[in-house]
Amino acid sequence: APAAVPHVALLPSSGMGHLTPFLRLAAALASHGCVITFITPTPVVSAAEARHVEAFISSSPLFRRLEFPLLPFDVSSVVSDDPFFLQFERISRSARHLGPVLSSVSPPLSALILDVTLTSSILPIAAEISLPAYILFTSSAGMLSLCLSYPEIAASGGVTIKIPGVAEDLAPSSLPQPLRDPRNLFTGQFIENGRAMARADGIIINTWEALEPATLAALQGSKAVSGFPLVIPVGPLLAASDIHTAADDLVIPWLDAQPASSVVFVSFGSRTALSAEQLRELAAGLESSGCRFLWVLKTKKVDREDQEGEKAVDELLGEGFLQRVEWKGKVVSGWVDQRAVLDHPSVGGFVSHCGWNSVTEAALGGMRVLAWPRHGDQRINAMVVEKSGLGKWPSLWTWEGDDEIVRREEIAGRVAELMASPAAAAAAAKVKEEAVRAATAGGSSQRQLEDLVSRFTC
Ligand code: BUP
Repeated sequence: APAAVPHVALLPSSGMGHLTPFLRLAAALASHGCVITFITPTPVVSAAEARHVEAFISSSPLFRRLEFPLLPFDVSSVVSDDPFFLQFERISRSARHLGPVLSSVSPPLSALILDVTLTSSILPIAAEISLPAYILFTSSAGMLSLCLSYPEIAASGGVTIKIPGVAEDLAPSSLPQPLRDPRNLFTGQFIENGRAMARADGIIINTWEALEPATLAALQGSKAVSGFPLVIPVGPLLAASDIHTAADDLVIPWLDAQPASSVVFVSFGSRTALSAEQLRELAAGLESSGCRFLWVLKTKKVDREDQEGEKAVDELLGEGFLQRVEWKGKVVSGWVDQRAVLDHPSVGGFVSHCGWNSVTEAALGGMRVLAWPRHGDQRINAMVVEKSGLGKWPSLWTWEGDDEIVRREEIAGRVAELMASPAAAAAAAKVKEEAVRAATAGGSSQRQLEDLVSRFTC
């Protein structure tokens, strides 16, 4: 018999971009009466992930933690140098051990929600034990449409790239870079997961009707791919638990002292390092834009390897930079609470790599965005930013694989233009209004969440 109180297990894969929406979804489900078992594949890759899971679990007695120890894995057997993609593969290769772990959970589970990157390996495991399984798609509906269409695109040789609800004929260069190499680990995973998603009980996604209306209509109207499951837009998912860090102690008091909407926030996400030359151009561009700025500077892909402190920043940006910009700019190399920054009244604009969580946080903060996509799904997400009115994307700005450097004059001009535009601020404020409406009781996404929870109990 179905449980009166739904008990849901969540299985994220790897990287903050994937973990964050899982934590947020878990909190949202708990607020709708679910008990949560949060599965942690161990060892985790980054210190940030370990910290956030820990803080989340200790924030409520409704959350339980279940460790899923991974099998050793020979990385030389696959083509990829990305530690997060390698972890997706390692989790997938440990999949057969998950069945007994899931079966042993008490009280019995009502459903499993798993990360899209684990679809093809974990869905069959859930099916074997007759456990309903939902995918959490951790990016935009635009990217979901690409993912569902890609097996067909690849089979046709990728000549015409039609993504329902997004683009009728997309240039191959707009696809995530690894997809240009069929041997890449990411490409194989992407195709297999795109095919396997059709067998899920539903695809949960952190977006909302007003942000991606055409794409959601295409997906929900079954126009994208025949026979694919229910798409459930539950966004924008709200913050789960805040973590206060040493960098926040530097940043928040500094922001408190700045004029309203005067600061541009610059971040390329938790796993993107720019080249040293591009970093120096960005520094010079910010300096000559005349705008106040707060810049989270990542130098390595995995945070454990990040160099901390002023010396490292000085070495990268050229001696004297920090002193020269002291009155109007702050550069931090550690983890800051980005959501708190984007909600701060002094922050008025966001130069972003367009990781999907960052886009949803910008929307909730009503923050105009200057999109600078770098990897993976970010280019498709930047299209959403532009189409929705949340921001602008100078489409010639470089991304992975392109050697061209965006020069300081271009950066200075674009940043100054963004910060001076009342029209851009008003358009972003409208996106915020719609985002808040979707996430408020009675809003489209709240209704979707309620439906989802009722499915767990019937
Ligand atoms: Br960096 C950084 N503080 O200092 P995305 C990131 N974040 O709170 P990504 C901080 O991490 P993938 C920091 O607010 C967002 O929720 C940020 O996710 C938070 O980008 C999350 O925006 C980052 O999806 O993810 O990390 O590049 O590449 O895995 O999609």
